[in-house]
Amino acid sequence: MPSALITGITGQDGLYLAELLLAKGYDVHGLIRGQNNPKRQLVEKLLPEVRLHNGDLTDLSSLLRALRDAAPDEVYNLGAVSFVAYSWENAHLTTDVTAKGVLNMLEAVRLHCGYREGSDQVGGVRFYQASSSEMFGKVQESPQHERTLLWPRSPYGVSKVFGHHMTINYRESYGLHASSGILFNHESPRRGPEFVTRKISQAVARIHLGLQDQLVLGNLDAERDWGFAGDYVEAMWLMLQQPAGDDYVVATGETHSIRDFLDEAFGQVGVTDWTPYVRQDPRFVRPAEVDHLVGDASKAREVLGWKPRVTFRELVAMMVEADLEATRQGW
Ligand code: NDP
Ligand code: GDR
Repeated sequence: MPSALITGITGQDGLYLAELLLAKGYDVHGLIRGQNNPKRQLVEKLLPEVRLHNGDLTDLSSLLRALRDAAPDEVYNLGAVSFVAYSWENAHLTTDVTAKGVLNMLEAVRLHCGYREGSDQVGGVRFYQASSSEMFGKVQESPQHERTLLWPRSPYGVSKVFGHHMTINYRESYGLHASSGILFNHESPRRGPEFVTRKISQAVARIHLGLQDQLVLGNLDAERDWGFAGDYVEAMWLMLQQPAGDDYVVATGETHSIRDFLDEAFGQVGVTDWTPYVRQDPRFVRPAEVDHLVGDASKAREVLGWKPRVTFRELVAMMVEADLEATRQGW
């Protein structure tokens, strides 16, 4: 039975990936941080087969211990401070976790395996790094692909560039089977409520049910290439099944503005003019914005045989429906 260790198991992608790997017959392990992490219960309830190991990406020895106890064939490094807006207010923490945490995990894998000079692979462990379209930042070409110039616009984006290049460096220096997935925005009913799509789907549900009358947002003109998280974790797994590690863009190839998302989400509850409900506040406008993202996932399609299944319209409908149900049930 193959085994995998997932950092960030309590997050949106960690849960979908764990479900996917369990369905494929993996022995799944997750790294969980903190003395009393409230999300432990969620993972234990949803995925009782997953074995949890205490650890933190900022603590190398805890990563070594988790690797020793889990003895994984595959490591998926999804843990991060992942909220871009928060990264300006907590730039050092973001750097420690989202940048240096990647180095810690790579180094832990190298030490765990016992680096043997000249070997093709570091002990056979395969490594996935959760890189991001935020690395493209001030985009220089469109659509963005694996070789597009990186120009990050936030402490989060800068940290992801570090993790991306460190992953490539471990591949080139030590022969580690390491892949970097440059994933564009992906969403789901499990998306954190601080991200714009979930903030909108929750508000639409609450407005429809008479529990809220205003939705306060920042920049409505930014454009994102939004896909479904359940589709994207398949690409992560496919990367680690290849003969060698590599970098892949994972995206739908379609872009939509926040306004488009609002049109679609309010449309789900029969509202054609959302302007009376939506207010803009500079509080939610970022010091530097990423204006336009759209990915070219041709390489993932051709090499991995990956393509997204859920359309933009289906994604928004799925999120609004889930929030309507959750709000009605009082979750
Ligand atoms: P989430 O914010 O939902 O999850 C982040 C995870 O990281 C949580 O499990 C969190 O644990 C964990 N984490 C935070 N700090 C630490 C730490 N110090 N040590 C160990 N774990 C930590 O993110 P997503 O699931 O959406 O994203 C997964 C990864 O993919 C992230 O690296 C993100 O940056 C990246 N990414 C995401 C994209 C997206 O659109 N979703 C697109 C491109 C990249 P806890 O619950 O304890 O806080
Ligand atoms: P992003 O996602 O920054 O792309 O990072 P987010 O949903 O936070 O923002 C998307 C766009 O919406 C605009 N926006 C707002 N955003 C939030 N969160 N709240 C608001 O009120 C609001 N109003 C407008 C933002 O300015 C931005 O342009 C996500 C994360 O998952 C990262 O970890 C990941 O790497 C990237 O996607 C790809």
